Amino acid sequence: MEVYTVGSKSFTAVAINTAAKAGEWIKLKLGAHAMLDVKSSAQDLVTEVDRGSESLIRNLIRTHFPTHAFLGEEGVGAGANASVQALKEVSGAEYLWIVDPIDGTTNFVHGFPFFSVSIALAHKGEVIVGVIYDPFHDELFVAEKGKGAYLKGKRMQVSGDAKLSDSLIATGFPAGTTSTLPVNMKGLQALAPKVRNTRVIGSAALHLAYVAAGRLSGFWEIGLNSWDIAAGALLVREAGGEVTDTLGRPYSLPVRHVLATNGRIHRELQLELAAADATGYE
Ligand code: 2AM
Ligand code: CA
Repeated sequence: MEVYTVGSKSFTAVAINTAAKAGEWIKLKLGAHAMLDVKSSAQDLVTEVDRGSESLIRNLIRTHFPTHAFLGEEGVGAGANASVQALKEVSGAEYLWIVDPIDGTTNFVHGFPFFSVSIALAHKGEVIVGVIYDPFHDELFVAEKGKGAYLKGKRMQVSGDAKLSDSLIATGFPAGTTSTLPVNMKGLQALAPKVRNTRVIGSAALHLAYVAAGRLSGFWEIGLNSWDIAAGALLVREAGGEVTDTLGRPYSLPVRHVLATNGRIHRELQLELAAADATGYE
């Protein structure tokens, strides 16, 4: 039987509409979520809103592109191994949607207004569309490979800071990170005196969007998953920035220890992380 496909709509239009719809729904649930579960530890939270947002997104994408593969945070078990395995299983797909239904779940649960929906589309392993929507501030960040990155119709450009000492840098502490905490602290300890200041707002996707928008000069975080990074990595690149792993190797979907900057401070920041033994690699 032939699969029925709704009339042709661009990948980017579907990503935008889907992120906007999921974001609006999430915002309605702010302060009103009912159930709270823990995933891998007491810090690793998942709400019915995470699950609801993911199934809304999955259904909408399936309606438009029923043959495309889908990788979403809530469809994967807890822990790094499960995430690595889940990405491997779909890595042969021609088109793969990579979705974080709420990035910044802990913020969402506490009513700290920095969380987002992150939707990326990869073609043969390369991200070609990236959309991050922050429903609280009604900011929709969009990038298409080769066509630039946009916020509210305006092209985004990374910051012009040329030195770490002029830079505002962000990092993150993933939930349940007893193992990565010492590494995070080493990185922060080494960098704090060298940069203008540091920020930790609790959503990797928004940190990346802010690097693209020139609000942050750079961001690094270790122990992330593909769905935290994929859309944001394209935003940063299309805004003229650079994205690698913390060792300076080019970004690809399996990267978990990420470094994203305006490009100008990339090498300096990477060398500092390496010197501090804070890359997350053994
Ligand atoms: P989440 O809110 O979707 O879980 C905060 O440092 C960032 O790390 C957030 O983007 C958060 O995404 C992510 N994160 C939280 N817990 C994590 C975990 N156990 N493993 C990997 N990333 C995590
Ligand atoms: Ca996430």
